[in-house]
Amino acid sequence: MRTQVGIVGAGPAGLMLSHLLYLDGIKSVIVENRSREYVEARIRAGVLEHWAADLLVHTGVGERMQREGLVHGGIHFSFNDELRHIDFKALVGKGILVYGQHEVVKDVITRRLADGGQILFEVNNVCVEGLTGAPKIRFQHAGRAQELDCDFIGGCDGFHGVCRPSVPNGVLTGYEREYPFGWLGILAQARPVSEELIYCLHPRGFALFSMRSPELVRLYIQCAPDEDIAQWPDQKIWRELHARLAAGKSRELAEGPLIERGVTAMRSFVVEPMQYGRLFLAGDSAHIVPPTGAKGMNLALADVLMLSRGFADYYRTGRSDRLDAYSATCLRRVWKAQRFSWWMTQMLHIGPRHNAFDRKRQLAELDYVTSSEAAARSLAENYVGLPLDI
Ligand code: RFL
Ligand code: PHB
Repeated sequence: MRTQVGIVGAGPAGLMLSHLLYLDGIKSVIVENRSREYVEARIRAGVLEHWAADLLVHTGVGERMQREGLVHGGIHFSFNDELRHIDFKALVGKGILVYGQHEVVKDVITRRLADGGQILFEVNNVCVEGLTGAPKIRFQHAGRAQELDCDFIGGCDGFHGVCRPSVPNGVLTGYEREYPFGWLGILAQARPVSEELIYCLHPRGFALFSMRSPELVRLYIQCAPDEDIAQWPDQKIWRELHARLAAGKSRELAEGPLIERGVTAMRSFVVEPMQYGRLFLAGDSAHIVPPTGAKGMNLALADVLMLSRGFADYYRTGRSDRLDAYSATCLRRVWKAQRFSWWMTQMLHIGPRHNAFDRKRQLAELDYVTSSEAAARSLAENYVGLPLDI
């Protein structure tokens, strides 16, 4: 098989890259090791930055999102038994869109297939070769060994993928921080207690109230990074959520049947550069953020927008300036999102060495960002997404 851009991974990065390339008349093939059903059901992120929602609309995959997504004009912080609001619309004139990542994945897969796109699901033993010369993706599909020759490879295979580890030792520099806590997340059939998200700092640990629809809530509580979910019967999860989300209207948190549950460890991670020869890393394969800033899916989309522009220039004019600048261009945004995600995380979680000083400092910080217009505007600017020309 031969294509122009071979893409490993059918998450938001790989799918959107393939879609953007198609709109620019560039051919691509995606290889994905999971099934279509699996990737379409994988519950993850829920917040689209302002420009990211616009991107989906402008490129023709935002129709269902516009119908079903929830426009939010701000968020709440809960601390010291108080609920305080940050009004993004008033501060920066923009909001965010709450729409599940798996819904974005479904919408882009549907569109890719309708446009004749090739997504090979359930492939095995993927490996990438010839990264500085003639790139090739080898894999097994439907029991047969296959080779895909391409001009470039999009490494969109997430944090545990094969693309990043295929770069020779010594080329990439990794920057990393692990956090001594994780998130236990649930999806439940219940009525949202608030119209907007609630980020909560509580002496028992962080909690987050979010949602997916007027009937589905998404909730998280801080836990150990290796927390055993089997030790958390439904009753215990709800008890903990009620204990932490106890300020203002969040006291009336409604319970409902759990549809999904899981534990996520938290880490900050970046590799530099995000390119090796003809392999370009995008999304979680190049960087991970703790979910507190709601940035992961958005960064993945920003990367592939930049990458698609680089490929478009290359195939239209033969010039590679934009492709050569890909890594540096993305990393400027990536590091700002890293900073913001780390900052939100340290403001809202309780670490093992947390003492009375840390508690006072966190409360002062939350009081500051919710009472100083300058501080609130900075938070709002980052949360809705730093400007990106789409
Ligand atoms: P993905 O989504 O991990 O997709 C990678 C794809 O590659 C496939 N793959 C392979 N395919 C072929 N061969 C191999 N060897 C392969 N190895 C892997 C995988 O099966 C998969 O389909 O990466 P991508 O596309 O870069 O997208 C990144 C996002 O998924 C991620 O950053 C976000 O989910 C992070 N995240 C959030 N991001 C936000 O922007 N806003 C949020 O509100 C938000 N909340 C979250 C989150 C992530 C969470 N978890 C579970 C980590 C909340 C949580 C709890
Ligand atoms: C979610 O709705 O899943 C969500 C929202 C905000 C975050 C993380 C996750 O910061």
